[in-house]
Amino acid sequence: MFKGGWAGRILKIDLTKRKHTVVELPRDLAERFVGGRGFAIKILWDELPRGTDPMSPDNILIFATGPLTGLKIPSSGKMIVASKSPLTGGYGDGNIGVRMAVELKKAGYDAIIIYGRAEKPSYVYIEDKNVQIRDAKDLWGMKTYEADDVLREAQGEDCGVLLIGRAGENLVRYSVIVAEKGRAGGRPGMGAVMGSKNLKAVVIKGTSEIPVHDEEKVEILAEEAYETIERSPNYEFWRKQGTMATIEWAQANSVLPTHNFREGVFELAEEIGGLTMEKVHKIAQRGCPYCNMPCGNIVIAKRGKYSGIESELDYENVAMLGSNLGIGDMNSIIALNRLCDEYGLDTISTGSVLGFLFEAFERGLITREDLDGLSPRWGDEEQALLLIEKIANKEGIGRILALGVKALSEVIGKGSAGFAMHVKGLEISAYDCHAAIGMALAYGTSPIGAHHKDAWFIAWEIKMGRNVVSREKVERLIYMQNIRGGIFETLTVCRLPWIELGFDLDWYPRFFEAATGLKMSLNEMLVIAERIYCLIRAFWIRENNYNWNRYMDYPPLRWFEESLTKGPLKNSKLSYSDYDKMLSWYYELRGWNSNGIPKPETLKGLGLREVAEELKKAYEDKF
Ligand code: PTT
Ligand code: SF4
Repeated sequence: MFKGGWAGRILKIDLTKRKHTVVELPRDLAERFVGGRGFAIKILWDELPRGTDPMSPDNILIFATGPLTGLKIPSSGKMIVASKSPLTGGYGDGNIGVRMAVELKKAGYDAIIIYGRAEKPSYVYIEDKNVQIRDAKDLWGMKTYEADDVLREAQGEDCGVLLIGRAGENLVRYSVIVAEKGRAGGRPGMGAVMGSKNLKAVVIKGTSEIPVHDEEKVEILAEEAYETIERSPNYEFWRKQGTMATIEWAQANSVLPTHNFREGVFELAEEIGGLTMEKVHKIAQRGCPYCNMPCGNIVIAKRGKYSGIESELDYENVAMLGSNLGIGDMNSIIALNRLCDEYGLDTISTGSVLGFLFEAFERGLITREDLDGLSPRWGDEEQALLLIEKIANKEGIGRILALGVKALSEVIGKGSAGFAMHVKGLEISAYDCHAAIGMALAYGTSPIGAHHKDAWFIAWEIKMGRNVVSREKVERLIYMQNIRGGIFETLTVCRLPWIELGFDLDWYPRFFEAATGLKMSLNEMLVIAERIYCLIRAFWIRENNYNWNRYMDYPPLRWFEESLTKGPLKNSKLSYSDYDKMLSWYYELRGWNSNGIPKPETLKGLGLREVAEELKKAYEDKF
C-alpha cells in the first residue's frame, strides 16, 4: 500500500471492447519511474507491440500524473499526455496544466491508459468509479472552445475536460490536446492519436481527497513555499509578463526565430514583444491549479479586422506565428493563435510548416497552382489563416501540410530538406541556434524531438559562453535535461517556479517525502532521470527497427550551412566538427556508444537488464 502521494490505481479503458478495468499501481513502477513521463515510457515499452502504427487502434494513449500532482503545493496542476508519436514514429509526450490533472487524482487514479478505437465518435466520462463511454456525435467537428462549453454545461463547471479539435479528428500529425480554452499539450501529435481512437474528449470529476503521508508537513511546507515564491525579486514582473518577456530577451540575444530560422533578430520585435502585449492587449491573467505565479496571458486584438478576438498567449506562440513568419502585428498573431487553439493545432509546428512553405514559395520550389491558388509571402497573415483552415480540415494542399515539415520537405525535394527545421520529425521550438551550439545539441538529443521542454539550455549557455565547446558544457546540458525532463516530468509539477523565480530544487525531495513517506534525494532523482532517458532512447531505437546512428541527433543543415546575415551575431553559424565533438562527449557521459545507443552495462547499471537483453538480441538477429 502507498502511504500517500500516489493514488495507487491505474484505470485502463478499452474503447473497442467498451470495457474498463482498474489495476493497482505496481510499487516497482512508482518507485523506479515515479510518475508522469516515467510511467508513460515504461508502459509503452512493456505493452506496445514493436512497429505499431501510431494511428492504429493498437497504439496506446496515456494520461499520467505524478506523486506531487494535485497536492496543495506550488504549481502542482500538471499532467502528461503520451503515446507513440504519429509525427516522429518515436516516443511523444506533452505537459499540460489543467484542472483535469487534479480531478484525475481526486477520482482515485494516477493514470489512465486508453486502448483500442471506439466504433463511432465518443467521449469518456469518469466520476470516481463510474466510467462511461458516451456518444460524441454532436461534438465531432466542433471547435474546441464551443465543445468545452457544451461539455461543461452538461457536466458542471467542477470537472476536468481535455479535448481535441478538428485537426485531431482529421489526424493532422501535429495536432495537440486542448483544454480550458487556451491550454494545449502533446506537440508530437497526441491530438491525432486521440482522433484515431474516435475519442473527442475526456471528462473527469473526482470527489475524494488525494492521500498524503503527512498532511501537516505538506501544509507547513506549502505555506513556506508559496511565500518564498512571492518574495522572489522577479515575482511581480513575471505575473505581468509570464513567458512573453522572452521576446525581448530572444531579440537581444539573437535567438528569435525569424523568416523560418534564417535569422535571430526581427525588425518588428517590439510590436510583438512582452511590453506591447502587457500595455495594449492584456485583459486578464490565469494559471494552472494551485499556482500562485499564474502566467497565462489572456489578450484581445484591439485594431483592424481581428479586433475583439481573444486568445491566451505565450512566447512560443508569438515567436512561431509572428517573427518566424515575418508577421509583426500582435492583432494578427492573436487571430492566428486563436485559430490554432480552436482547431487543436500545435502553434510551434504550424508556424514551422508555414515558415517552410513561405520560403519554398519565395524560392520558387512550389507554385500558386500547387497551393490551390494561394501565394504565401512573409508577413501575410491572411494567407497564413487560409492555410491553417486547409491544414486542420485537410483540404487540398492542407493534406500534405498536415504531415509536418520533414515529410513536406521530402515531398517537395529540390534541396528543401536543408531548411526544414526539425529534429527527428518534430519541428523546432522558438530558439534559433546559429550561434548556440549547446542549445542545438540539446535539441538534437531531446527525447521527443526538437522541443524546449527538455532542451532549454540557452540561458545557461549564454552565461557559460556561446562559443565554448567543452565537456563541462555538455555535462551541464545533461544535468539540465535530467532535471527538466527527468524530475519535473515525473513528479509532474510545473518547472517554471524553479526556472523563472529561482525556487530551489531542494524543495522537491522535501515535498516528495512529506507526500509519500519515502526519502529520495535529488541525486537519486537524477538517477531515475537517467533511467528514463535511456529507456526513451531504447524505445526510439526499437521503433526505428534498430536502424539508428548518430546523424539522428543532428539539428537541421541550415544552422551549419548558412550564416546569420543580421544582428550582433552576424556571420555566425555552427561548425560540424565542434558539434560532432560535443555529441561524442554527450554519448560518453550518458554511457551510450558512438551511434547513440545505450551500452549494455549502462542499461544494466540503471536496472534495465531486460532492455539491454532485448537490444542485444535484436542487433544479433539483425546483423
Ligand atoms: C508546449 C508548447 C508550448 S510550451 C507552448 S507555449 W511555452 C505552445 N502552446 C500552445 C498553445 O497555447 N496552443 C496551441 N494550439 N499550441 C501550442 N503549442 C505550444 O506547446 C504550458 C506552460 C508553458 S507555456 C511552458 S513553456 C512550460 N512547460 C512545461 C513543461 O513542459 N513541463 C513542466 N513540468 N512544466 C511546464 N511549465 C510551463 O507550462 P507541450 P500548458 Mg503545453 C495556447 O504541452 O506538448 O509540452 O507543448 O501546457 O498548460 O499550456 O502550459 O512558452
Ligand atoms: Fe501554470 Fe504558468 Fe503557473 Fe506553471 S507558472 S503552473 S505554467 S500558470
